[in-house]
Amino acid sequence: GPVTSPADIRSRIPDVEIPDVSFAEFILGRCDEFKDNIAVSDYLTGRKYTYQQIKDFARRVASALHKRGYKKGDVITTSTLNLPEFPILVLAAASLGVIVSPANHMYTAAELSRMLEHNGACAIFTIPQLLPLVKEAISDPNVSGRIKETFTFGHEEEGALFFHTLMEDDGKSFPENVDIDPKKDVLLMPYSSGTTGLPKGVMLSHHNIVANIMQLRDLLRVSPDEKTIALLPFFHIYGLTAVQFGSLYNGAQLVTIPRFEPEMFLKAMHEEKITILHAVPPIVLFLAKHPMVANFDLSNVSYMVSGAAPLSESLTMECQNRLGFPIFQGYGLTETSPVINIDCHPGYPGTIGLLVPNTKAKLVDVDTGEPVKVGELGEYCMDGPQKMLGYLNNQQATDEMIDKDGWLHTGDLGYMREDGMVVIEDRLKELIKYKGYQVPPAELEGLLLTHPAVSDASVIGIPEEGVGELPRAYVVLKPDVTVTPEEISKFVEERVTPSKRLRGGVEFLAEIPKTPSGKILRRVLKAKALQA
Ligand code: AYL
Repeated sequence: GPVTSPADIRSRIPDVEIPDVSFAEFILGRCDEFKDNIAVSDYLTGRKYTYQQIKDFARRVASALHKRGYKKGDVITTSTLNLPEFPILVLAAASLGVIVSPANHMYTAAELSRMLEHNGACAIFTIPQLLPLVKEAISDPNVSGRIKETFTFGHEEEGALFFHTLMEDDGKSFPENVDIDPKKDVLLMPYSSGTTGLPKGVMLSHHNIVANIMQLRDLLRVSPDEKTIALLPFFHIYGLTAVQFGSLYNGAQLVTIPRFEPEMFLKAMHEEKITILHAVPPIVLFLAKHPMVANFDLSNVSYMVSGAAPLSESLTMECQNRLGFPIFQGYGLTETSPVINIDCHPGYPGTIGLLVPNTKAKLVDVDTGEPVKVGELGEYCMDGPQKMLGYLNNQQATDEMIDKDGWLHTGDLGYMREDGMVVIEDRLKELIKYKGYQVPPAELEGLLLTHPAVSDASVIGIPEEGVGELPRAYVVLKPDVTVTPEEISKFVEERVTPSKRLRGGVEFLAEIPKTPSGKILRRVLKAKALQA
């Protein structure tokens, strides 16, 4: 029977076979099977590609990029809304061994330059409306020498190459002999702050991504007659792999919408007769409560998945009862490609559900590292083929997350119920999540310290119904300065992506509580915030 000790959590599902192939082989092989089925279509423009076309264009783009000198190990960055050409680019890059490191398209120019400086990208793929911002980002002296080429999707724009011309390549230079080791070579490099500090490049191998798609296959049962909506951004691991390639591997039709706008989203769901919806808790909340939802037909939906942040049992029930389709809760991290657990219907609402196959987990005491007992809080740890290779150029952060025995420490606190199911209750790590987006406190603290009036700062998350947490700053001012909390907020707002704004407010303090070694005592600040 299933093992239900917090010391040794195993999957109740038998292991699955994970093919030892490169990602391009894994997906392009399926394109031959699903041939003339629509692989991806764009809701607003109607632009679409069949599976055969996806493969053909991926090979043409790979051929064109190969001719332009792109080679195994090179890094490219994307900064774009969701588009049907996105999977073509990823598959072309995968064929060449080129690493895709996607950026949040809402980044400011400074945020984008920092990422490009860090990930070492040699090209960027964007859309015309973002080109001015991208140009500003790559004019940064620490970046400008390295970005060789900028491409735009959509239409041709002065100052950039046009992605479409890559799709028109004759395909003759497609390199058939790129030597890819699926377990060692990096395919994707999204950014995540992990348990502490600034965002880091998460090195995910071909095998990591192939594994997670196989681990989910029998649980999510996506069939070729399904239609999946690509609502979540392709720059985040959830939209990038679970949604986009979970759909394409299984022969379903992926329908892209550029961004979440309530009415457009509902219209797309209705008109396209979407059957699979991947979302985050704020969208579950919207579907459970908003009057507008009643005006649209969502009866084709067979299930919805919510991931990236906790979804309460009450909200799960409320939404399921209103709309009549089941909601599955997924749990995982960018560092785990991303899914570790998933609660499929009828399931165990409020828990993270079943461990995916080929994966083991345990709950350990934060101080001693020893396994906890049923009902006791411990840090959730995992090991499995979806575990990242490590963080780019950061062995220390890698070693802090993956211990010498290979366990990845999630930074999440949970307990095991009597029935063996795990509930994630809190976060040990400093990460703040706003609407499922990562808000790394260290990044905001670093930014606050650049303000001329600020001598010290700490940022924590204040729990807020429906959105997760709101970032709040505690700020120590330099002597004899006059500045208002609103001015500090504004200063931050002008320099960060909207999800990182200080929506939880700014408070002035005489001193930031710290340990003798200088570590911020976030718990003390949290307790203070909850008292107030
Ligand atoms: P990142 N419940 C509670 N916390 C969660 C959950 C959940 N279901 N899912 C993610 N988190 C938190 O890298 C948790 O703190 O990846 C975790 O360490 O942006 C952190 O978010 C990781 O944040 C899917 C689809 C999981 C997507 C994902 C997650 C990707 C989020 C399962 O089916």
